[in-house]
Amino acid sequence: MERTTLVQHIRQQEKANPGATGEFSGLMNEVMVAAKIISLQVNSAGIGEDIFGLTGKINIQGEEVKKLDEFSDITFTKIIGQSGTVCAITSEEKDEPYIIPPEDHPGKYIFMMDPLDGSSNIDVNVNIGTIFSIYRKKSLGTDVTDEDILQKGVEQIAAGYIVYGSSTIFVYTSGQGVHGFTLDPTLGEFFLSHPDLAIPEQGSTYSTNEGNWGVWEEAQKDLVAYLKEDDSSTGRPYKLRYIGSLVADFHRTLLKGGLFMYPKDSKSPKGKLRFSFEAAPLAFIVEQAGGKASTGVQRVLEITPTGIHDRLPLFIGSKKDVEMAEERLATPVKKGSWFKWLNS
Ligand code: P6P
Repeated sequence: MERTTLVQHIRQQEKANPGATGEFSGLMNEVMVAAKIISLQVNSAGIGEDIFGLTGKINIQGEEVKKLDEFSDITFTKIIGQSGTVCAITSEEKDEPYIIPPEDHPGKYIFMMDPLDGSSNIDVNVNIGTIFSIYRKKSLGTDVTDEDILQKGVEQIAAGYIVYGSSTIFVYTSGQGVHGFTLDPTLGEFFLSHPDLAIPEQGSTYSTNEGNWGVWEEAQKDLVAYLKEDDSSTGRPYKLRYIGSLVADFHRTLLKGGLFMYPKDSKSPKGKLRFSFEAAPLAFIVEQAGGKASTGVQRVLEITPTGIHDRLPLFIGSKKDVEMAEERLATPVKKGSWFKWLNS
């Protein structure tokens, strides 16, 4: 059986792009090396040294930084930063962008990442992951400016994620479809396992933290109550699946279809998830797979962030499910109309 490696696939995509210099391929290969190191660490976390623990630090998001979070951020920063392919790295774990110093031969790309998303699940052995996005430097000259760091989602050159779970899976797009690769730990190679991923046009699951019901807006409550109603002609009720680790919830949604939602609420009036490190890369991937990604009112990829830590509401998944969500969120809801569900 012919087994395409991730390295070969990246090279094939490079050859399909006549203007390619090989710099992008070089960057993607370094991402793969860092992913293998994190996979090794995640799968041996807690064995030997106490790496499950907390670092005692708090990041810019006000979240406790777990050791694997910090290890992942440092690992990707060192490997990507010394690859000679990027001029800046931004990260959910970094207050400010890391600008590559001249001695490390800055390149033409900007690398953005959530180095280890879902880290609150590390010590309960739930899947966690890395999410990344690659943009091209836009501003002239060698200085990195906001024009480079705060780009519209559609400007992404590539995006991907790695799920560290029962197996380690690397999923990416460079605008030529979405492709998944599974790590063979004995050979230390990623092999093509999910070619040309396409998300079902409609799913049968919804994924959201219903523990936030009390702080949701009425329209959000109505939307979720609608999904629970018994109406086989529209495939309802949907099943609820929520892991609380975005990469895991997204990967299931990409493969099986459905609707992932992290809406804004009175606790998080702009939403919880970040544009640069979570929503924009996953939006690029889901659109390349035939799905949709929205804030509930706007296409995610049409957004230009005002800050690298901008947050936003996120509705992402099957095209028909995201469109249904947008329609119901736009329909004025009689206060408490969802109440009928509670009494049904
Ligand atoms: P909640 C994990 O902390 C994370 O950033 C995402 O991975 C996940 O989707 C979300 O937050 C979970 O948030 O409020 O449901 O715990």
